[in-house]
Amino acid sequence: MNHLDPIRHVRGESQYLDDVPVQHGTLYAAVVESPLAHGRLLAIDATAALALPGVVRVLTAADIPGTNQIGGIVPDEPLLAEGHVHFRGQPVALVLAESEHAAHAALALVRVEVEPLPIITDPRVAAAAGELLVPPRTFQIGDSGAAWAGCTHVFAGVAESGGQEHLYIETQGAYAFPTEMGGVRIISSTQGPTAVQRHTAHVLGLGMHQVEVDVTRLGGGFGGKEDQATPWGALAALGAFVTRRPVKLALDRMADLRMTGKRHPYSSDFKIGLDAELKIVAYEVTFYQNGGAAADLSPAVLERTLFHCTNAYFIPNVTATAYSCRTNLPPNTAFRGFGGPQGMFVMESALACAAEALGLETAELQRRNLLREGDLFPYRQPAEMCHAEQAWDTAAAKFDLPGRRREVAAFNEAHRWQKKGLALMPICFGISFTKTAMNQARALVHIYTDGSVGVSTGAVEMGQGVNTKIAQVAARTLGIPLHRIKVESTNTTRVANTSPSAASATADLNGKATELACLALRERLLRLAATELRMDYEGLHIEHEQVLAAGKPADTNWEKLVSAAYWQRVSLSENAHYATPDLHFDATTNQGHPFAYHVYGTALTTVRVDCRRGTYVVEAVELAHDFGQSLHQQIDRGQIEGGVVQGIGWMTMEDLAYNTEGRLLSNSLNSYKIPDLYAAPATLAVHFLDTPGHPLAVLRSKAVGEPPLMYGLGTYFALRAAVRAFQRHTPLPFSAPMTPEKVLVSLYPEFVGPRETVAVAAT
Ligand code: LUZ
Ligand code: MOS
Repeated sequence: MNHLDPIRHVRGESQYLDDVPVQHGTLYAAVVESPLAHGRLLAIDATAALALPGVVRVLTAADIPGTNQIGGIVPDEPLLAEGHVHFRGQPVALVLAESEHAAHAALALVRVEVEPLPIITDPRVAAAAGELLVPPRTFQIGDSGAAWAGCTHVFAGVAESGGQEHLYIETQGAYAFPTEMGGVRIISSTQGPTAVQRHTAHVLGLGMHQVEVDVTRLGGGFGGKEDQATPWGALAALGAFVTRRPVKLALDRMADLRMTGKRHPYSSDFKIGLDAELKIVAYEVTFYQNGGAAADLSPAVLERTLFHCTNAYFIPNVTATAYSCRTNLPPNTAFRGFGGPQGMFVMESALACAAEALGLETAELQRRNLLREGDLFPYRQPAEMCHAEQAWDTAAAKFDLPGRRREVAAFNEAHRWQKKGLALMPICFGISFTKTAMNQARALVHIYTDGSVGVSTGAVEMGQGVNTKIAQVAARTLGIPLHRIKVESTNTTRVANTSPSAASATADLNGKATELACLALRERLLRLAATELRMDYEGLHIEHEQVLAAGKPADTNWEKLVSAAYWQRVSLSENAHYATPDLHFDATTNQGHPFAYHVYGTALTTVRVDCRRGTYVVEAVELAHDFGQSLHQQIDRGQIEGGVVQGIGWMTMEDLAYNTEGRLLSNSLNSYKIPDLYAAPATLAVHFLDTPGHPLAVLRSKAVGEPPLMYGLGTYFALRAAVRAFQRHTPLPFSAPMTPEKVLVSLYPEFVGPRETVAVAAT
């Protein structure tokens, strides 16, 4: 079957926020931004703006009827600045006007007076100044301090990874409508409808029952709308609440780039120790996370960095410490992988560092240290149903690793000005929200009297195909064809208290809830058939299962059963609750069983570098991935392709840059490059590993959203290998992204001075 949405997408029939028909009387909102990255907010003067025709109101913190606070984990973030400003682009005031044009024209006329204060943009500087968003965390297993003495080889170094802009095609926005009895209804482009509802209620001084949030679909999220859709929803709602008119707020691209947080840049120190057999004995790592001006999701991202700091390897002695550093940048936030990729980058850097020093292929160290069944992660959960070695060996066999190695060596032998590089990238990603309580979901399923079915869950469709998977679960469980099923918008009045669609867990959590609801309905209908229609209950059950096993929807007697149920006054609706069993984690000891399961895989990446120009192409990414029993191979392959390319972008060309004043330099798509078709690997081969799936995965189809992004790390290390095939005499720093400029500098280290000189020469 096909993904349900793409046909409507290409016909332009899918409704996004900006496609919602505009209601009469709508006001348009635009956000006044802080002009400085840090300072005392002395005055906001809107006199000139208000004189502009069409401008209706300019709202500031003083107009907020409830609490001026939208912090999620830590209450440290006002909706509108009050007293101080902490980053450039911080919302200071909201202009409401009769037209979008008037609202934007008014922005320049609002005078924001700020007395400057010192600006910090570097996480290590922030840590040294004691500027931490939350106390540091340490994950520890074994005794790394004592283990160094037993190591044959010890290496240490520094690794840096940059930020990443989400670049969802649909920018942030919301459309709010005043409702009867003083409430608001918000159409929001959010991954977290409940977060928008909760914070808006708080800001407006309302009960959550007075705030309804509805989401049809997003034009991409990638984590950028897990927490950071909230301000725009709350601001539009504030405007609607104060004026009693509908208010629409949609950021233009450059405002979105300036005002929203991104993937966290990290700067990290590592030390790794190996024994004579090249087994990793000990690993110590310290992460400095650039959190930005408020906590947002940074503490949770930091925690996932620690969870994934050993990637797919077993290490008996680990000490990993992480600092979440407060800087004067927009608060950084969730981004596909959620800190995991940053942790894995340091691990892979440590292995490459050791291998280069020992004169080995990094793959030798990687393969030797892969996780095996029962091995403990640093947080004490054992690796169960572990497919790390299977994934590696399958990828190596399927894509002829020895042959690829020979090809690369022969090519490099034959070419002076072109070099190829090859790297393997194993991944291991934990599936579940690391905050145990968030692993719950509900589904509300209605069967209508004509046999058609409406399904509501907390899952948000953002292009990842979750609605298709949920429809599949309902169709399979009820034994009816897909055309009978409609997946409804995500609405806080139908399904309440939802977790955001995030952590790769959306299809698992909401799919399991849908399965439970449908199982209850099926059971009720089959019992009815047996008693009221004198059909054979067991026989029906067996028939149902047989037809399902044959891969066909049963649909037999469906309409008859549904109709009979209605006339017998049997409920045709069900609301089911699912909570992932057996999860626990103690955040004081940093031990427990936080993940339902892990996803494994290995990618083989081949790149070719033009050693005169520093430019490169990714020739191939070939991978074996653990999907379990994939519910939908097309959708899952799509997630792999998108994840790989997004990961390559982060590691190669996406060069997010702020200056020391906290101003975003990469402030448009002229200066911030993301991968296009030409940057994607010429070959992207996906092998579906033969694995049984996990009982906690929906219909044994394992979570697929975030894990593939981390295959992109392979491209960084393949580029490094290619550069080293050209020059081995000067060691290279571990610093991503590996832009063509950086490759060029790495090829000719003797010709270039420090980075500053290069930058000047380039301009
Ligand atoms: N969001 C969250 C996430 O709140 N907790 C998580 O563990 C997580 N993991 C990945 C992506 N988003
Ligand atoms: Mo995400 S980073 O799963 O919103």
